[in-house]
Amino acid sequence: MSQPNILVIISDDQGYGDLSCMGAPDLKTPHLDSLAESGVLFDNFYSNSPVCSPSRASMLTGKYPGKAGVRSIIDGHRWAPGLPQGITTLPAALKNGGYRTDLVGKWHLGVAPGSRPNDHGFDNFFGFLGGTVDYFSHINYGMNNRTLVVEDQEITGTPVHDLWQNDGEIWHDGRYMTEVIGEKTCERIDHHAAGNDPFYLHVAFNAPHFPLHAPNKYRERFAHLPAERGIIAAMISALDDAIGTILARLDHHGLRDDTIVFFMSDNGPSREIRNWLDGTQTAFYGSTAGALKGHKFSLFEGGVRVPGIISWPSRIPSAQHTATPMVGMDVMPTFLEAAGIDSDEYDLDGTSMLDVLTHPQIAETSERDLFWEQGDQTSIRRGEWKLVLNGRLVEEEGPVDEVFLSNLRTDVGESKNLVDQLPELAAELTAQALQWRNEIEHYWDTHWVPKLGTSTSFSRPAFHR
Ligand SMILES: [Ca+2]
Repeated sequence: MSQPNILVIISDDQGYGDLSCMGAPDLKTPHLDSLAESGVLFDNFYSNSPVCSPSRASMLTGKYPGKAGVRSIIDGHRWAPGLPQGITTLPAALKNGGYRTDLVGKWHLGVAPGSRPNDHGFDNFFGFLGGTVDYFSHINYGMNNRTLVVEDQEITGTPVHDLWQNDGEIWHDGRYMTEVIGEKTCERIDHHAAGNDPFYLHVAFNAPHFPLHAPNKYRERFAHLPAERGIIAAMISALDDAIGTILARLDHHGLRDDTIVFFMSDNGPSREIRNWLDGTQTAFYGSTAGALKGHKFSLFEGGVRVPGIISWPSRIPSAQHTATPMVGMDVMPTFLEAAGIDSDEYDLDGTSMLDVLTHPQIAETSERDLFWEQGDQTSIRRGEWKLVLNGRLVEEEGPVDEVFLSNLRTDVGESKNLVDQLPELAAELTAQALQWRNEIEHYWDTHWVPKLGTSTSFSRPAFHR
């Protein structure tokens, strides 16, 4: 059987509730909705982290963040180290298997030489290397006047222009990034359609991550909504339109049947103060995780359970839902299996979900334990049970409870703490979560610290209860 093309689309900080097919009442995402109609919509898709860089590292390596060498948000200055050398990424493995590989959009896994997309399996890269850019100037203002530590020296950060074609800096001043990413992706589809090799095209939009910019034609569509909701709706509408142009381009070339199209958000919605562009100093609630509790940075469901869709018309039945949990680190083994490439040599933490996806109507809920970490928070999901240690709702504030146990089948919003009702289960899951966390800490100390030394941006929090 021939190898399928693979198109991955990642949105940035898009909440579980911020698509119309996920229940958003006030914005429409017709192209994402049609993608879901053509395949499987996940009820339980998870990122491996409630923040950008570790989530992306896991998705691209098939490993937990601590195993992938990226446990925290990576800086965007030009010396920032990122995804370590010597770790095999999904595009690198596919490239070995005969694929052409492209990244269009956001990287956020390191800027320093050796950390960039071309160093990690991408033949071709167009986009930006840091975590955020102004949508029109493509400048990262996030480091302005911050004290940065570069090779043990303290420096004062400045704004940095961040737009690249492979290792060459390029300029598209004044163009809206969401539209540029859509156009560049279509160009790459045209390019690949003219060749004979299968392609892996990784399209990482920064929408709807701050700064909250959208062209007026999109703002005007949502002028009736409160300001903070209106701008998010405008950004998501532009994102959906760009995805529409990409899907139409696949259709134009007759590629849709044999192309896997996969969509996910990298983490839950942001409530960060810096979403505001008018100096407002309160939390931002323009994005929503729907019925879920928590936002970006939280290990409650809203931080890590995200929209997820997969379509592959020649193999995966249309108009399906699956409740089976899938996690970012499952993406690599799933796509390697789809491409007929053996993943055994890569020591992956994720599991291929290909069988579940090609037979979603007979899938059963997976009973494997899944784990997350963020600072001093640690969590575990086992079947319908979810336990969070030091779970936080607001990143600057303390935990809501040291131990929070909930039943996701009956209480998806994690509203009721069952620790006192089910002390034995709480103790068992606590022990399991702490054992996993200790293994990650040990791996970090023995594997990554000797290799990366102080070049890693991760400083260990006191995670013990
Ligand atoms: Ca993000």
